[in-house]
Amino acid sequence: MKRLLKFLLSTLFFLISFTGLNVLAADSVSYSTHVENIGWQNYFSDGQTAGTTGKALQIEAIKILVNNGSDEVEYSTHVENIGWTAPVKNDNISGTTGKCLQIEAINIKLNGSIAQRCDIYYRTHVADVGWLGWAKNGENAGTAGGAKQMEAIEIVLLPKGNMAPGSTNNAFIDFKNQNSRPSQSGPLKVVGNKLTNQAGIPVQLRGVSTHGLAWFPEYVNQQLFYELHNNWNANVVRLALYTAEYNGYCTGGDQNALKGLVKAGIEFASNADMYVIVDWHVLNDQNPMTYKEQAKQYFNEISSQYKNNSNIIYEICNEPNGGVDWNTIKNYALEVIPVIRANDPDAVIIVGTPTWSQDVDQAVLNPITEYNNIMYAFHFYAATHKDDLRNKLINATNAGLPIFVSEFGVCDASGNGNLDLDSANIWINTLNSNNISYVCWSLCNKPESASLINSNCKKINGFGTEDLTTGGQWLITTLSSPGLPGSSTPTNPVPNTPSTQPTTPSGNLDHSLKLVNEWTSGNSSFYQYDITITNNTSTDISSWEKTIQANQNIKVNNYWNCKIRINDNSLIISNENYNGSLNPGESTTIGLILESNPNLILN
Ligand code: IDC
Repeated sequence: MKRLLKFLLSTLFFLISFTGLNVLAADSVSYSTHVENIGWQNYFSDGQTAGTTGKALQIEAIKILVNNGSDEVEYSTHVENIGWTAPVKNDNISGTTGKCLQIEAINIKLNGSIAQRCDIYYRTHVADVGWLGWAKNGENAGTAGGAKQMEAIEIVLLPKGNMAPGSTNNAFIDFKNQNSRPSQSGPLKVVGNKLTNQAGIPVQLRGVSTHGLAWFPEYVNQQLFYELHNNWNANVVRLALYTAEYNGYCTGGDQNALKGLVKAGIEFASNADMYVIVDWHVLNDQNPMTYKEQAKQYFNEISSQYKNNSNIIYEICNEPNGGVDWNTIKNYALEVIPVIRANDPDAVIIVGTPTWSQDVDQAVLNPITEYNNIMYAFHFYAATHKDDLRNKLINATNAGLPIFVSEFGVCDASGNGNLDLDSANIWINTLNSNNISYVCWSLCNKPESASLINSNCKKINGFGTEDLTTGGQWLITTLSSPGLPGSSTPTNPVPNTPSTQPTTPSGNLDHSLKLVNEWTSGNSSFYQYDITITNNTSTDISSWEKTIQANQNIKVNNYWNCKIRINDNSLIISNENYNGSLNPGESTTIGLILESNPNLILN
């Protein structure tokens, strides 16, 4: 009897899994890598990471297959000392084994019917650089000419035309031929009160400021700058060179070392296709006239060396204060601007304004008309500055003054105190809707509220959510959200509405969330949700995609009945091929377990 039951059960199980495979299977890609010192790893699939990170181990060979070999995939690798190898297909080995040769780049494409319904996306993790952007359908991913080993790879199939799983910038870097980079940080100009590209289309720069370079030189590193661009969605980084404080450039600091950091920062930002602000960080010296001669020498050197870079913005005095009036600042500017202009006739130059770069109203009354491409600095700290200062900004913008928020903080003006994220969000909305660029203070782990990195985190790159402060996490969310509507975003375009989204008005494909379980393990909290998707439109749909927002970064621990992509705090859920069609009024429920910091909220 027992045996019979066992037999029946196993038959039933076989039938379920067999039919399940036939009915439930979605398009799927699996891949295995041959790793230095490890050999062939197990197969990973659909976006999982194959290879290793943080271990400095090279991938030497790879095998890829799609739908267990029933569809065709073709791939070629670029191998050290060999170059591009002949393409192979369906689980054949590309690369070498036993020769200790690293793979540096790869391209992968689909053939046949699957190429009609899917895009194949892939991204690589490269030594010294970290994760690059996503390439697709035969584009190259990885590096060339830099002798950099590929250490990990992720591959995923998406319905044709869907948006990429993440940033597509810098999927492939050719170190020998930097000019082959698509120039996303091309020359800018100022038109009326707006920063624009050469075609006159408004551009919005959004990014991060270093802390003082003399305090925190370690955060000027190539991998971090790639990360800022690829993972944080920043398209600008500001290099803050203090003039007076703590071994300041004009008060005993090692000028060559400091200039070296600035130049390295310019190179790293350029490699990562970001704009870079060269900031002369006047603060305790109050009056920019104090070190005017040093400023002229400094800007002369930098602008002559980088006159051909189109991605440099000069900020000639961070925050005049101590009662220094606009006339004084303007006179200073009229001496420094021509020094830069002599080398670089078009670069955008940001001029500080009185009272820690708040009194833009004074510049409105007497702007610099002698030169074009001039902008005016406006700085705020969200926990200190509210409507009054915001009105000053709005009035100056409306009066036609081109304003650049070259520094803001989400804490109070001391760089400490509580964060005020509600206030920060109001500010960001104002900036976005007025085409104003902004840069957040500051990229360091100093134990103060303004810092974006946790003080106990000693890394200098490779930051995960857990390494960032609340302010740091807020910043990534903010930079990853749409900025200025209708502007040309020079880097990291905001994800488009996926093509599979029904064309019915949004809101008609409804979802409801039910937290069914919650537990903690170690430092992580786990949240299990049932998410019910309901077709509340009047038409049949054959596929669906829903974006759900979380209040913090999340990791997917497990999921079922759906496909999942993550874009920072956005969770993009789409149907499997068996639950895509929903008649009007019909629902389907999917399951999901998320790992996050405590207090996760989805909506
Ligand atoms: C602060 C730093 C702090 C440092 C101090 C030096 O956060 O660690 O000790 O400078 O004076 C600004 C300035 C910026 C300030 C920041 C916070 O541009 O240099 O950084 N702030 O006080 N303007 C308003 C606020």
